[in-house]
Amino acid sequence: MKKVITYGTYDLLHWGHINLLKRAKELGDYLIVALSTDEFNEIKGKKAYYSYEHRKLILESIRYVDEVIPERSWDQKIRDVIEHNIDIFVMGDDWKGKFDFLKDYCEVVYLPRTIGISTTKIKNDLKVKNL
Ligand code: C2G
Repeated sequence: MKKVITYGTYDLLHWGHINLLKRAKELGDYLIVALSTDEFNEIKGKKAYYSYEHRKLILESIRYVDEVIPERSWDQKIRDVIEHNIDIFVMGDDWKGKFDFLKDYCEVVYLPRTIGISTTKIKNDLKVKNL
């Protein structure tokens, strides 16, 4: 069984996230999402609208996602890859090159981001357009 892992905040879930998860799952048989906790989001300088529990509930309902684990720090990826027997690490290409150190442990794949959507865009549009 080929196991894939990806990391992220996944706040205000949108089709760019779904495109990423769909393509990540297509690379293997089992997809784990390491979901940024609320505390780790603070470290990342992000404030998610949905709590970790709600973002986890939403991700677990997606057909492409087999398991959700917490992402608590920048330093857990090697341990996660080893402990979960990961074959492929996947991220959107806004992170291209940033995680190449994982190539000693698994395949590293950066997938093109979906243009035209982001959680930041959603938040800004809602503000500007009074939706
Ligand atoms: N993404 C995408 N297309 C978009 C928006 C996001 O492909 N239009 C991808 C990102 O590249 C990322 C994933 O969706 O792979 C989740 O995006 P975020 O929740 O913004 O993740 P981020 O905050 O970048 O977290 O340790 C890694 C970090 O936790 C990554």
